[in-house]
Amino acid sequence: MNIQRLAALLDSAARSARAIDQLSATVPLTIEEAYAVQRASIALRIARGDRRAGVKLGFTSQAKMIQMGISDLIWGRLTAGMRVEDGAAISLSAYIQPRVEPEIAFVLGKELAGTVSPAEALAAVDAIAPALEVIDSRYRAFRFSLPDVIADNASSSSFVLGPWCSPSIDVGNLGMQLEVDTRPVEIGSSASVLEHPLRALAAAARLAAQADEPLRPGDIVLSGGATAAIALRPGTHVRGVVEALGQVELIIEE
Ligand code: OOG
Ligand code: MG
Repeated sequence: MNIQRLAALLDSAARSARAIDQLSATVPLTIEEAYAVQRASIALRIARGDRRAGVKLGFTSQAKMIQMGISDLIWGRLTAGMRVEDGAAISLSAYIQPRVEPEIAFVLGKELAGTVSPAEALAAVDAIAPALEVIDSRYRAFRFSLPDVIADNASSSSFVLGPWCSPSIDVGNLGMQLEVDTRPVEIGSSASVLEHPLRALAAAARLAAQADEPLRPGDIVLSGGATAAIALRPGTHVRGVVEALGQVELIIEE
């Protein structure tokens, strides 16, 4: 098992926007080894000058678990280079097979590490925002095993944050909608994210601390898609709308 070689393979697939075969097709990977590959592939980005920005959770809703056929909670690392400004235009040429999903994002005002309750997690939150996550599996046909997707940094590719809102807004049961060209295509509720997105934040605090990368002030946490993800199409306008928080947009170039 060569962790560095697998990390470099995934890193170059992402950079060149070229799909690769699932690692598990040729290399049996444990969950621990898969996270080691993820860590090493993100280290390559950091070595090129990118910066750590926070953490994302995956498979926190039934909609996502059913769509991808995986029901284990996973996490990945976010970097500053993955962030796209609200309302910006992206070119599909930088991606392999991108999909978008609506999420709720947190930014922390305090450190948050270890086993914490949702209330303790909330006390560390500085602000909450509606978000879009663009996921892009580096594996052909967006098919993978659990270790594959963990090694591939939970398919993370880009994320967009809408307006920051007060943490006093209860995000436990807010309507969430994904629109393409103003038409609603996916509708859900923040309650579908582990019954409350603050539980996802608590999980992120525990998992990041276990990996010796505790959540710090300024870190962004994406709590996971509340609906199934949809494929991005050229020349469209994607919008995520979260009740009480507002909206977040992305333009897909022709
Ligand atoms: C894995 C990433 C899952 C989420 O929000 O559940 C994820 C995938 O679906 O390819 O980002
Ligand atoms: Mg996601």
